[in-house]
Amino acid sequence: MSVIYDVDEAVATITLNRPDAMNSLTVSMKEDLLGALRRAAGDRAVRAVLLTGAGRAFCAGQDLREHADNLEAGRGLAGTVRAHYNPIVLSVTTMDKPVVAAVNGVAAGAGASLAFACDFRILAENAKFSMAFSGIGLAPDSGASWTLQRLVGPARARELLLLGDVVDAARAAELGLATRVVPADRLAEAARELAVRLAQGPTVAYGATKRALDHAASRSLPDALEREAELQDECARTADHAAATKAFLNKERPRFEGR
Ligand code: T3D
Repeated sequence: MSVIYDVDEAVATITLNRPDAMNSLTVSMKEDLLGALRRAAGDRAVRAVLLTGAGRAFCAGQDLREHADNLEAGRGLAGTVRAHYNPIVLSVTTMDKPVVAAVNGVAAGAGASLAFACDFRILAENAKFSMAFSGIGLAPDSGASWTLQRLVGPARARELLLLGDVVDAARAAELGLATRVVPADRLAEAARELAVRLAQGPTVAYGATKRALDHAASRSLPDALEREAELQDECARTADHAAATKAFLNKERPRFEGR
């Protein structure tokens, strides 16, 4: 199985599983990944998603052997990027539940873009990002032109994407690309701890927060305020909000059920 899907404690763990090829992405793996993301998005019992890689890499981006075959056959890239990478990234960003990337090793090209699309990135000390696109004469895809400048600012994003230098975990933390950096042998535990915490949180409010941020990113303040009002109304109708308000007034800890 090129992608492993497992649910425990309301966390869906999606593991990219082609370790011999650094979890680089073939068409069938991209289809499996998209299927797993859609399954997690649609399952009400899943309240957070954890994305990681098997072996020593998170994901080395497009499988370049398959890519070379496509070039040789004269197949253009727009179709495959639209058919695979775009829906994968949109599935992560528009999912109404938080997505945590446990970056266990190198994340290159579309693999780095995939990590940037997630809501959180917990990095092992030996993890690194490689904006490998320019190194093979390509421009960014999988949303890196959009996500990276929002994460590190336009000047840094330009530098990283044009120069393609490798960013180690310590530098990633300085740049704001890492939520946290932990020793490699603590990564699984630290990322899972965060995912479980999120899975026990106000799922509807988390989804609304993601939608509010995405909406506000390209809108005026009056538009953002209007969208916030709509989303706040949606959250106010949830059982979680009613129970948490009551818990606050009773000086109790809230328990969120995700509805
Ligand atoms: O077609 C489209 O849809 C276009 C879309 C493009 C999106 C993209 O993602 S473009 C960017 C593609 N990715 C890259 O350019 C990264 C290429 N890989 C590397 O730069 C390095 O391998 C790494 C920095 C990821 C790791 O370096 P290192 O020294 O730790 O390992 P290595 O020895 O280079 O690789 C280990 C094995 O993984 C090796 O296989 P082998 O020789 O042991 O049989 C290597 O060929 C394989 N591997 C690594 N990356 C890829 C790969 N195989 C296929 N595709 C890869 N991307």
